[in-house]
Amino acid sequence: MRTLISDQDQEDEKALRRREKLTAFIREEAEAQGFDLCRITRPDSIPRAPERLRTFLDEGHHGTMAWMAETRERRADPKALWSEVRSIVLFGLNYGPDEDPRGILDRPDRAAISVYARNRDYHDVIKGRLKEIATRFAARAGEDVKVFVDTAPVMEKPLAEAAGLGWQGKHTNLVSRTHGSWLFLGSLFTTAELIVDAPETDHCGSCRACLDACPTAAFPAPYRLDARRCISYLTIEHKGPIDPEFRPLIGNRIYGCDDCLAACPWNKFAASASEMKLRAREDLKEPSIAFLLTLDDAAFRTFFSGSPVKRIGRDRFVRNVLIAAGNSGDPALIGQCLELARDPSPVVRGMAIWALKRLMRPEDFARFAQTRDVEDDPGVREEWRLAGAG
Ligand code: B12
Ligand code: SF4
Ligand code: SF4
Repeated sequence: MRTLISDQDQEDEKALRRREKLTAFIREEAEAQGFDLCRITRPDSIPRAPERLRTFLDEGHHGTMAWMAETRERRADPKALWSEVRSIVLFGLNYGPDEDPRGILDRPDRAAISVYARNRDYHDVIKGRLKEIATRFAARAGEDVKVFVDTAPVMEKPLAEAAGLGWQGKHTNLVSRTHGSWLFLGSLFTTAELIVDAPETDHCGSCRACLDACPTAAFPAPYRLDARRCISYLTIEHKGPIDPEFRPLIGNRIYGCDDCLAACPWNKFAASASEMKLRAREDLKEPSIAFLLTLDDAAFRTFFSGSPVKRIGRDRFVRNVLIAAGNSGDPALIGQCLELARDPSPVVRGMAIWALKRLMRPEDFARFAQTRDVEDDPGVREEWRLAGAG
């Protein structure tokens, strides 16, 4: 008996073979570039994300990150960002720490820099690799390609969940069964048709460890974050003085926060980062507050060269370190705080006043308050008022 294969069937068969080959090619490339995970989804795979993003923005949970609202249409829908995109490849890179990052939180003379920022800027590390893959893939497939990591208006977490890299846990970050919460994400958009993977399902169950671990109660509900209360937002994204409500709760966290990630039981399956550029620099594991308070602009830039910390600039950084100083209970830091109370930056002067109020004996602080400049910047005058010396 003869089987009749139509031209259409042959075409379909050919297209499928091509998709399979390109899919295998991109997976091999991802592995060669050291990515730990690589899976594929379609641009229409996150139908609930636009509504959820809208709620987040309408409730003001993005705080001063105005760029999130400005890009909302493109962010919510990959097709609005690039109408020709047919497949989205999601990559995960493990940045797991060697030890529990919460260990440093009860050492008040030390400053806690979150795990992701203890070495090279992951944007640089990932972007270079994605560009490499993109160039090779475009040449092989003869298709258009764009790559993104973090800063583009792409909802990386729901897309990664749809591609099956992991699921969005109650702390809102992606959790992987094999890497826990320590994964950076990046994506490659292409006009090529690829074979898609199955989405991951939620494995949080009745656990709420991350929600209970948050020092600032930043989760209004499971799976929802109010960034305005999150220490990561406050210490990295937020400019100007930090609301006094949060200062004591920040403890010694001077750049980002890992508490909700570190609390996740799925981390027991996580290995330490194999990429050397993402393994903690020794001098960023537990830097002393006293040392960090000495950094002027030039020293700050040198010390944090190549690090994501450099992004926030010296003044915002020293603002954070002064909060940690004020929380340290260590009167040995008073001399440095007094010097910083005369710093050219108003945000630094203001936070030095707050730290001094906590570190000095009341009679010493009252004497110091008499030296204040009554004509100072409004933000600094507000700090004097809050310190009871307005
Ligand atoms: C803005 C931003 C922030 C903001 C806001 C964080 C947030 N959760 O939205 C701030 C500055 C606070 C922040 C902090 C951090 N960030 Co950030 N951030 C981003 C960024 C740029 C956009 C995230 C976004 O779109 N938020 C908008 C909200 C609406 O989207 P969403 O978080 O996906 O919200 C979902 C849930 O709320 C859910 N949802 C809502 N209601 C409901 C109800 C139910 C029932 C369910 C199931 C779900 C659900 O649906 C929404 C849409 O999917 C991404 C990069 C990117 N382009 O995606 C990195 C990114 C999320 N950040 C990252 C990291 C590492 C961090 C920090 C860990 C850094 C640190 N150590 O300090 C912290 C973690 C804090 C936390 N718990 O989220 C990684 C996370 C990697 C991962 N494994 O998930 C990303 C992906 C960057 C990257 N390329 O690797 N970040
Ligand atoms: S990063 Fe820290 S402050 Fe932000 S939600 Fe997680 S535990 Fe709370
Ligand atoms: S700590 Fe528990 S609730 Fe939070 S993400 Fe991990 S498994 Fe889910």
